[in-house]
Amino acid sequence: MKHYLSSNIRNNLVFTCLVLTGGAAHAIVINEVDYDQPGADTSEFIELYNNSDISLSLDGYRLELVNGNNGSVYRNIDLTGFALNANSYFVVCDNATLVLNCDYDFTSSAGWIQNGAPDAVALLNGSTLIDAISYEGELLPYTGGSATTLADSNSIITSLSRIPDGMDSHNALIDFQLGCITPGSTNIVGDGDCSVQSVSAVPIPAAAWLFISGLIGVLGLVRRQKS
Ligand SMILES: [Ca+2]
Ligand SMILES: [Ca+2]
Ligand SMILES: [Ca+2]
Repeated sequence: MKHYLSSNIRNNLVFTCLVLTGGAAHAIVINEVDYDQPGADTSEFIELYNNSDISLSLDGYRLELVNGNNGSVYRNIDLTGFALNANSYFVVCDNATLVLNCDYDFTSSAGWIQNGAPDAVALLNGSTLIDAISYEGELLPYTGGSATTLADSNSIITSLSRIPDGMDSHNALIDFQLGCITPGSTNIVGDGDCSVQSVSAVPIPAAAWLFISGLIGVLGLVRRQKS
């Protein structure tokens, strides 16, 4: 019999293993980048993921997009005022009607992420570099470990995705794979559009659990008395 772990349990195991091996994963990571779509780039997005079990404020955070030709920052996206729930996603886009689960439709300009090669996306808190990925080659200091040579495609729907979500060994070559696009939901290996409406899990309060378990106990007692 096969046993499947839920994505949350799997991610927590990955996170725990990395901490135990001394390679603590970042609390917030750049989880998925779709910088190139077939034909015109009209639905680009960057997805962040909160690897931790607590809600985190994005006050002071910003995304910097870096031009590989000269290392200059060509776009700056201030994330102050937003927060990221535990083990959840935050999607930045330019057209929320084309990108499912977009949390911050920050511009009306399509084609806001350069197509390499290489270029980089960085997440900073103040002057501290929190996470970064250079794509289609090395671009220091934005390359973690060995650079990924993976390229988003102008002919196939795909994205650069950490798989599983939040995978962070500080080596881009290992952490990123080509995935189908999943803005605001679990990253998946492959290609195509795997977008699904994200559903926020609503935890059942402890009192409700006690009520339900009590009810099950009473029903069991009634059944035994009848038999
Ligand atoms: Ca682009
Ligand atoms: Ca394109
Ligand atoms: Ca995703």
